[in-house]
Amino acid sequence: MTSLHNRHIKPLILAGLTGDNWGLEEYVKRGGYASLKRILSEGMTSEQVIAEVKASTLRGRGGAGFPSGLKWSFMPKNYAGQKYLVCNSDEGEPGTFKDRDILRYNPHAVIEGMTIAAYAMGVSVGYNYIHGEIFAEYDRFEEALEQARAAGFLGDRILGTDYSFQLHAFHGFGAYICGEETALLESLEGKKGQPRFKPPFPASYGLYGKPTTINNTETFAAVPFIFQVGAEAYAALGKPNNGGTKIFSVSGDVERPGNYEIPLGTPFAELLKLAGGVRGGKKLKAVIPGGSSVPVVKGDLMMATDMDYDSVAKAGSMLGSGAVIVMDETRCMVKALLRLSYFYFEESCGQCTPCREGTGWLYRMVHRIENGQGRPEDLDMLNSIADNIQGRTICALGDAAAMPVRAMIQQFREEFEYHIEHKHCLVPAYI
Ligand code: L3W
Ligand code: SF4
Repeated sequence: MTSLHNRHIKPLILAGLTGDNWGLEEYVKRGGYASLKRILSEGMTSEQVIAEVKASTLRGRGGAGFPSGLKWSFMPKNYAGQKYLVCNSDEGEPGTFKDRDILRYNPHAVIEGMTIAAYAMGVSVGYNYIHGEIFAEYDRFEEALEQARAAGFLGDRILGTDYSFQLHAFHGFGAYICGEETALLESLEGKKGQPRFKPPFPASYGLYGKPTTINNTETFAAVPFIFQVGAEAYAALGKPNNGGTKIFSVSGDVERPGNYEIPLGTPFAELLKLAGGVRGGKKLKAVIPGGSSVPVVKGDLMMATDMDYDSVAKAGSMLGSGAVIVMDETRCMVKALLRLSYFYFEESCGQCTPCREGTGWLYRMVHRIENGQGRPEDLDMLNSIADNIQGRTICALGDAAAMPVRAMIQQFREEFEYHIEHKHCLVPAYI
């Protein structure tokens, strides 16, 4: 197992940032824009930049963990028309609150990362789609854009070279579904934010039907550091195929909820310790390790799991966006599932019948069980509805609504059965 303490790692993206030192001057003092300068002054080729990102083993920090260098290599090289770069700052996954901190504390890391990415993919126009419910962060990003333009790090003829990149901020409308990449593109085009069928992927048919690369805020923010420390050193921070550090948003029953940036592969037990342990010294019951869309994991198994994409997958869940929701022994799993199922019911865009109808059906059944009107056959019915949603919808929201239901029932079936039989909760705190 890896240990945070024997690695002498300084977290990269949010370290030492307080809200007063987000500006350009401070960013440059911390070594900011040095990567962009080096890439441009050395005249690195597109292939060299992408090879470096591939070697870093950086994976998408938004939820899917897709290899970033590989994604960048999908951008067509000799395409004559407009190509686009888009940052997904539409953070809306329940439990996730890292991207807003990056925009608030380190906006220039995102701008530099996007400028490097645009250079590597031969893109001249980019957008940062920022969640509609965060305002100060949007203003701050706009201010940082102005600073970067004035200093020659962005805009026309960057740092006196022939390379130009126009980057704009776009304020979204607050719908969860607009965090899905194709719904985001529709919304950016001024249409209703509803997902498109994939394929075609945005790499070939993206914004306005043009080749587009979309990455999460944290993914872009990591890019300057890869070129500062070198791909190999960056990869070595984590585990094979899981390079670098990751920001985990820890919430729920812990003493110190917040964002913690640690090397990928750090044991969950160490992350929990950083967050002050389970609140009030209570026993750990369960953890949702990657945002509300991923399956719940029992506490004991989680305590033996490392926080990287592959290890969390082995534990039967996903690292997702890194939103770690901690639940202690007093939490009722029926009530927890009720909250989750209401969220997906409320946020379904309504395009596909299994998702539109199924999410409401799931919510109403869990509501019935929670309120003492459950029937013995309800658990099998819930599983059957989840089966009929998963894999049968246009976007991943359908899967995200179905997976937590199946996992909760599978792992905590006795609690659901108790609720149905006794018409109240098994957990003493809720009786
Ligand atoms: C070209 C191919 N491109 C895949 C691209 C694709 C996308 C990326 C990953 O869902 C998950 C979801 C949520 N040619 C390609 C290709 N790509 N094959 O690679 O694709 P995919 O489909 O695996 O995932 P996705 O649709 O991006 C994201 C989960 O994340 N999630 C959600 C978090 C939400 C937030 C938030 O609020 N900001 O982070 C949490 O777990 O359920 O499974 O770019 O185009 N052959
Ligand atoms: Fe909309 Fe749900 Fe279909 Fe996604 S799965 S497109 S959210 S109806």
